[in-house]
Amino acid sequence: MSTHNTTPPNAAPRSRLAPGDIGPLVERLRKGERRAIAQVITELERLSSAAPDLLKALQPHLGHALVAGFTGPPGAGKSTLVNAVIDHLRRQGRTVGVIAVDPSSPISGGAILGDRIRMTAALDDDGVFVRSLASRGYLGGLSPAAVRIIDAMDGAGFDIILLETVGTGQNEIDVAEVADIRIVISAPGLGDDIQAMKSGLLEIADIMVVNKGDRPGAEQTMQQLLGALSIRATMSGKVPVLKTSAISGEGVPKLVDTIDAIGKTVGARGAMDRRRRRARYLIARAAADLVAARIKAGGAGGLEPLADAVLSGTMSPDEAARSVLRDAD
Ligand SMILES: Nc1nc2c(ncn2[C@@H]2O[C@H](COP(=O)(O)OP(=O)(O)O)[C@@H](O)[C@H]2O)c(=O)[nH]1
Ligand SMILES: [Mg+2]
Repeated sequence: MSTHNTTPPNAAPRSRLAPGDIGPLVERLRKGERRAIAQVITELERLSSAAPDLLKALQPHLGHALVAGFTGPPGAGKSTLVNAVIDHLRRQGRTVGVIAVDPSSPISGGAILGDRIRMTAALDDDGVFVRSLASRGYLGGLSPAAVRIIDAMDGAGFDIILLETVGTGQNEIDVAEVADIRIVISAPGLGDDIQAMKSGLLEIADIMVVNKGDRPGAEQTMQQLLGALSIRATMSGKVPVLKTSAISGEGVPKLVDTIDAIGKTVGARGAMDRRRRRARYLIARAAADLVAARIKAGGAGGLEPLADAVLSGTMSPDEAARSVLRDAD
């Protein structure tokens, strides 16, 4: 059961924005003003009282940016590769938004800072906007705040948004829903190479990357991946497997070309389709949150009466579940 920290509307942190500030702020964001982008992101991330109006004002302007999700096991080189991809995209004159979802340390509760530090290289470039997001409490998934930040960056007109998440458990399914293109990264020397690639990761890949191509064993990892893909009828021969070295930049232009080629087919599906998919994801997560909260709270009279009913055979578990759902709002 995932624990979400979506703040209920009646407890939204107060925003210093007055209703009349929303329009001008969104206008400034759309001109690419960094302070406005940062302010909108902050309001959306903390789901302040201004967030609903901001999201409404943003909606008509969304759908331009392509969202590319980079996921894979820790240490595969996702952050380093994202940096290399940023460099390449900037040389091509494209603007880039970056969202890095850091796993929170369960001990300190803080984000792992390494990703932030490495990505600050891009921070004095107006064509790049980086936001790190702790995955506070989101042990099982992507924070819905990430989707709202995508909307802010999309509204600000960035051409492409790179979303880095660690592929563990539920995360990859969320990335599959939210990203337009899914890039799954592995590397030699991660232990049980293919074992480490949880099968869920393989299933969502539009592109597979073997990073650390400069390291011994990269070729073997490529072969293992091709083998794993070949036994999946729907994926065999259809998912490009690329080798990169994020450190030297080798293979990065080919990766970006491949993202673009797939991006063209995604683009043909239309901006509205992409936005709808993200909206569906947010609704599904919110619904799951409501049910989870309900179950945690124990239902109207607690789950105990339902448990009694199930035990005595007057209710089936399915009927009991339906009764929890009826009470979930
Ligand atoms: N040799 C080599 N090392 C790399 C490469 N890419 C990343 N690394 C190193 O692998 C480690 C983990 O990289 P990082 O980007 O933090 O991985 P992440 O956890 O997937 O984001 C770092 O020490 C990187 O310097 C690569 O292409 N070749
Ligand atoms: Mg990283």
